[in-house]
Amino acid sequence: NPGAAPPRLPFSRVTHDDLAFFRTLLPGRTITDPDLLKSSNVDWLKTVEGNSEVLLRPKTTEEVSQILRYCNERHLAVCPQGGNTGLVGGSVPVFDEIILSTSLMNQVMTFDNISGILTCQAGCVLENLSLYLEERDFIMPLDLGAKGSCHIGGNVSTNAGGLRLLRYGSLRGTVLGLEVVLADGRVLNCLATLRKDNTGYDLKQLFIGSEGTLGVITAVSILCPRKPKAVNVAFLGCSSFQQLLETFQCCRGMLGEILSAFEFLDASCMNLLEKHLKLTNPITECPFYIVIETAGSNSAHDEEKLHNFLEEVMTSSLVTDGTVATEATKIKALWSLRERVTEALTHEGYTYKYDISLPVEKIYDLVEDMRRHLGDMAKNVVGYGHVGDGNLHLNITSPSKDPALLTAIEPYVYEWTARWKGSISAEHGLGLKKRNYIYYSKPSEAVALMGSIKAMLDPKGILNPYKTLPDNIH
Ligand code: FAD
Ligand code: 2HG
Ligand code: ZN
Repeated sequence: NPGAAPPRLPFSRVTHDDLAFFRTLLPGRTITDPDLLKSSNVDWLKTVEGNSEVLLRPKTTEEVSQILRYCNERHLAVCPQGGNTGLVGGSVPVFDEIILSTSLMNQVMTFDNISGILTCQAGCVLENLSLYLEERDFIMPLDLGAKGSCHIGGNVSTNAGGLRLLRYGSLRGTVLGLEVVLADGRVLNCLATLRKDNTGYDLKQLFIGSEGTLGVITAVSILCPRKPKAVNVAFLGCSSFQQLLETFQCCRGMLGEILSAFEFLDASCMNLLEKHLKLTNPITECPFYIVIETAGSNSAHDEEKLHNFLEEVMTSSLVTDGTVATEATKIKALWSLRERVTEALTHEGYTYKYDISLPVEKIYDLVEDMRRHLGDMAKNVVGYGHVGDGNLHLNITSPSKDPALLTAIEPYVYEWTARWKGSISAEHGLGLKKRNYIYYSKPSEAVALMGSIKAMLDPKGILNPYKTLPDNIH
């Protein structure tokens, strides 16, 4: 199984002298109690578990720098960890790598309320940043279901997409600067707060989405939009995916600049939300559900546009039923139906997760084809995701881990994706689980170049080994 752990590489093992060094550097913040380490050794999905004996909790960039300088000299492997919500096994050690957590690096450094540029430490929890900004009439340009736990440094390291990408674009555009500690402890201060800066190579892009394999992000500056004055959410039902796509087209045309999200889930997802989380379907049962959000500056204008759009899709029978929320608690309740699908799935047993980019008109064909292909081998085959971004979350469940089911899914799902020139990891990264499938989406020349960059920035390979790069590259 190409997603399984490779053999341990010949890194040093942590000694008493190493612990003494860490305890002097980080008094009270060098954790070795196995009970306290347990939750940092296992991922959110509880599918990957490492065996680290040391968790370090630095507060400053200087401390991160000293840790990495020491580990590099001693040839000790390090696994950077943020909120540990990653879904590809990248955030936990595979063996005994030292866990370097950003959880105490949680300070906002500056916020400019004219430009909307926020600069903060990497361990700030996304939801805390959102609350901080909302008090100042701004919002974060990204939002995800894991907001209560994930860190901004983790978001940048995975180049997380999420629910607002359709409107505000990817972190590759909104992140203006990064401070990064390199494997040998050098601090790279590229913490610019400029919208425009064409002075040579844009080095920060190397660290966005590199999953802790090239450096440890210690601070982020990010461009934040103004808080919209009016937000509306519509939850709609469609009887076919074709109608859902036509609704999307109509929506783009009629809502234009106020559209801020277009998300979907299928009826199987709704069943799981009802069964495990006791959420209620607010509309009549149907095969597909859409969450549309508008965000604008004038509620009367936005409501009129939304009303005209809803009238159009209802009278043309593209949409079978729907409900609209303008009030915060109802908006939150409707969003839960989309945001909590991942959580609902965890109650079904083991979940095989695929995060695929495809031409948008193809995304549900993969789900239907998978259902046919797997027959009754799988308990559930569900599809949901970010229609507006052409990103499908295909999730396949079984009562427990099932190697025969896995063999039926992989490489079939990746071959299918490659045939349509899609991406086998649209937004979650490669981590441990997907690293060896990179060739389905990248030419070998590109992967080899990634290997050269890794070798240049981290010649001893101490940063997040076994992750992101395929096994033939380390
Ligand atoms: P972690 O899980 O701790 O780490 C992720 C990776 O980044 C690891 O490889 C780790 O080594 C590295 N890393 C972490 N911090 C640093 C750092 N400071 N420097 C260098 N490397 C670092 N993802 C999406 O893209 N869109 C979604 O909509 C979305 N929704 C989610 C919903 C739920 C319920 C859950 C559980 C996850 C979801 N995710 C989503 C996946 C996950 O939340 C994101 O990948 C998130 O950005 C990870 O942040 P984290 O702080 O938890 O990082
Ligand atoms: C989402 O969009 C997340 O809800 C998680 O990216 C997707 O669990 C998944 O497959
Ligand atoms: Zn997603």
